Amino acid sequence: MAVERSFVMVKPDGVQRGLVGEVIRRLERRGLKLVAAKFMRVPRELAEKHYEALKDKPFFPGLIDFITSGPVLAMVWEGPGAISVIRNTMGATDPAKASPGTIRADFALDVSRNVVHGSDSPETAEREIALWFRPEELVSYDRSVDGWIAEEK
Ligand code: DAT
Ligand code: MG
Repeated sequence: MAVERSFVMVKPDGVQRGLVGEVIRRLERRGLKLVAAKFMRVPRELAEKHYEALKDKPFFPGLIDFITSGPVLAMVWEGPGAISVIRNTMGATDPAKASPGTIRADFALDVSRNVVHGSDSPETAEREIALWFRPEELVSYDRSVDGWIAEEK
């Protein structure tokens, strides 16, 4: 599996409900590596750019109101196959349809309050990371445990 980076966000509902540590804990224990993190209130313009592909959806105005309604934890996580691994760890967009054991199934009920965001493809990940972080905010480093998490090639 190629090493990938994914943009992950604990949304305002996750922050308000005290789930920041829970989300980080699940990704950390999986073996993924934290590369960047920023706790912030999302400017409306950034929210609209982030969700640009959904601008014609009926739920778009509500989605932007929600994402800008309180602070979020924006992050970048790295690891082999990180993009799909994180999507699978999060579960389906609609928590009611998410598999048991996923973050969304374990902590959410409603599609508009689904706790976390994760990039859905390598192209989206590249776009989202560039949108939320400056290059110098991404921290590259080795962990001595890396060889116990994935075979080094
Ligand atoms: P995901 O967040 O799983 O990538 P998406 O990109 O299709 O899902 O949609 C982005 C967010 O928009 C999603 O996390 C919650 C919201 N959303 C999606 N479908 C919705 C719907 N039918 N009603 C309300 N909000 C919705
Ligand atoms: Mg998406």
